[in-house]
Amino acid sequence: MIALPWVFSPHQRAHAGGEELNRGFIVPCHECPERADFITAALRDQGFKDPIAPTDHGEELFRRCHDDGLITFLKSAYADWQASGRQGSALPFTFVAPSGMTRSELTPNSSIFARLGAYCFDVGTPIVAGTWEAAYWSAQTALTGADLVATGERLAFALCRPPGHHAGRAYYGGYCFLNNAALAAEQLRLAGHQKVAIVDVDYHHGNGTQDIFWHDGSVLYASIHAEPMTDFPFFSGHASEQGEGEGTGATLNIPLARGADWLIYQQALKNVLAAVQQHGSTALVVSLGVDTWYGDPISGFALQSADFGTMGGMLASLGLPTLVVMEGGYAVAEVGKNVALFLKGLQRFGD
Ligand code: OKP
Ligand code: ZN
Repeated sequence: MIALPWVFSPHQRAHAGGEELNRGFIVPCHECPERADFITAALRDQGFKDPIAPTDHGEELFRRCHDDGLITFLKSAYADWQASGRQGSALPFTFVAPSGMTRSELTPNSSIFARLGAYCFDVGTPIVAGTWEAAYWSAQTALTGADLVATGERLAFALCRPPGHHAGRAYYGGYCFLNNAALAAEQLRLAGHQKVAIVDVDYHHGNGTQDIFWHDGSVLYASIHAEPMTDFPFFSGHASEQGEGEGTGATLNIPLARGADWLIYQQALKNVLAAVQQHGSTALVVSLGVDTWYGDPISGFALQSADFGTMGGMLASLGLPTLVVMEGGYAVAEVGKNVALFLKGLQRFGD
């Protein structure tokens, strides 16, 4: 069985949002620090070694995937919120209309509400005092995982949390602040992999990852997710979105209707595997969401726990050096088990 080192930092627990607005209801945040605790416990249970602490690469690498404006905003957002006399979570309540001003017209003196609404695209992603610390280390965890794969590990797992695939070059939202998977793919490219594939198996479309590599043919973005007619992020993820310019054909979206079970999912995954082979990638980043599990509180697919092991095995059959980056999964107590089953499937069939 192939070794599978994994990376995590307790700093990533520092982000604990209070409440989010979800489909008209104010509810406790689904994306909580305990998710990471359950994953850690499940990996220990299953005999994985202790996690490796991420190396601090600094923030310069973030600029490969994100605009300086977003990074600067995220770093001071909570302090600015407090300086404007507020407490609790920083959330936008108004957004830029299509004809409105652009982000570049904002100044540090613009209202905190203007800046929240300019950089955030939903009302479910609160910023609290520890948000930057957690997002920063979540990104470092992904970069360190990429280093492991770049220096000879066949498989590695980056226990990223908060997740990343909804964060674009100049926007955050969908519980995501920095795009961990995109940063990992860039790190693999810096290490000499000219073509990298990102396979996104989270229930939700990774609009941020898609946007970051939209014009870039050397990174394939392939995603299986819930049909955008019914599910977040609603404005992207249609099969017709295939990339542009040099990136034409290097984006593959396979939306599935709610209720999809393993039989349906497996066929979509076969098509994704064929696309990765055709792309000629020499390294693979998996955006792993286990919110496709039937019991997930905010999702609508019907995968069983055992299916995650099969899914891991199918991805291993590509025979590529693989970094798994954690994304979603909100049935908090079950998330760890499903992640461990996926990783064991990847190990078992990887030789
Ligand atoms: C993050 B990841 C849908 C609105 C809930 C956004 C979900 C973000 C999911 N009812 N808020 O892709 O798992
Ligand atoms: Zn998700």
